[in-house]
Amino acid sequence: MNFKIVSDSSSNLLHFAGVPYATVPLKIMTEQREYVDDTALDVTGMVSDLRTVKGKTSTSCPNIYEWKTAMADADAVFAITITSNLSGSYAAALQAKAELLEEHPEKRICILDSLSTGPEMQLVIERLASLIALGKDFETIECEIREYMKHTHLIFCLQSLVNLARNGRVNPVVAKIAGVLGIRIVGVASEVGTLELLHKPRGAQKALLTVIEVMKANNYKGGPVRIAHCNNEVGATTLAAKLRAVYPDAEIKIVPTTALCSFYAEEGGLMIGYEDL
Ligand code: X90
Repeated sequence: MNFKIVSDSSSNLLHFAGVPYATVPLKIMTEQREYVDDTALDVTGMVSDLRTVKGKTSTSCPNIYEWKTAMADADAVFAITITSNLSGSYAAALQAKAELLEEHPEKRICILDSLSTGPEMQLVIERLASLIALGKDFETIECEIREYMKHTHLIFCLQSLVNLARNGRVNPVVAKIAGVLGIRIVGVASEVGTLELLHKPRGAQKALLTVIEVMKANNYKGGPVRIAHCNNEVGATTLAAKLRAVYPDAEIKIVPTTALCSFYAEEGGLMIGYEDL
C-alpha cells in the first residue's frame, strides 16, 4: 500500500522527509494582495508587510480541490487539519475524501481533526510517519493515532490578539488586555478546539515560566516538545533551555511559523506542542 500524509499549512511543516508528504495552503488576504502559505512565500516579508498594512485582513482555508489534488496520488492517506471549530479546513478535507472515494472506492482515507493547530499537528504527523515506517496497516495506524491524539496538547503565548479578535476567533474585550505593553496571553487549545485564555503574565521571562507551569499542571512529564515561533527565536530557545533545566531528557525541536500561524500568533508569538505520556 502506498501511504501519504497530507496536512494543511497550519502545521508549519511544509516539508517532511522520509514519507510521501504534502501540505495544502491556507491563505492570508489583505486589501492589497493574497499570501499563499506555501514554500514559495517569503514569510518574513509578509510579517513585515502586516506591520504597516491598513484595512481589513482575513484568512481562508484550503479548498476541496486543493485537498483532493494532494490526496489523489496515494492508496492510503492520513490527512490532518486545523481545528474544525475555527476553520473550514476539516469540512473541505471531508468533502474531498467523499469525492475521491466516489471515483476510487478502493482508496483508504482518514481525515483527522486536530482540534488544535501548529506544533500539536507536528507531533501527530511525526507519529503517523513512524507508524507508517513500522509497516503497520491502515486500520491499526488509524486506531493508534486517534489514541495518541488524546495525549497531545497545545499551549500558546502571544503578545497580540489583534488578528484573532478582528477575525472573530477570540473575545475582543480580552484581546484588548494583550495590547497593554509587556502583557502576554498564555492559553491552550481547549478540548473542543477553541482558544482558552488562561493567564496574562507581564514580561517575557514570567510568561515562559507560566507556560512551563501550565504544561506541568496538564501532566507534562518530560516527553517530546515542539515549539513554533513567529520572529521569536530567542523566546523559543530560552523556553527550550528552561524546560531542559527541569526535564533534561526532553527532546525539543524549534521551527518558525509559516504564514497562517504567523498571521494569527503574530510577532513574538510562541506555540508549544507536547505529550502528557
Ligand atoms: O480557515 C481559516 O481562515 C483559518 C482560521 C484560523 C484561526 C485560528 C488560528 C490560530 C493560530 C494562534 C494560537 C493557537 C490557537 C489554538 C487554537 C485551538 C495560532
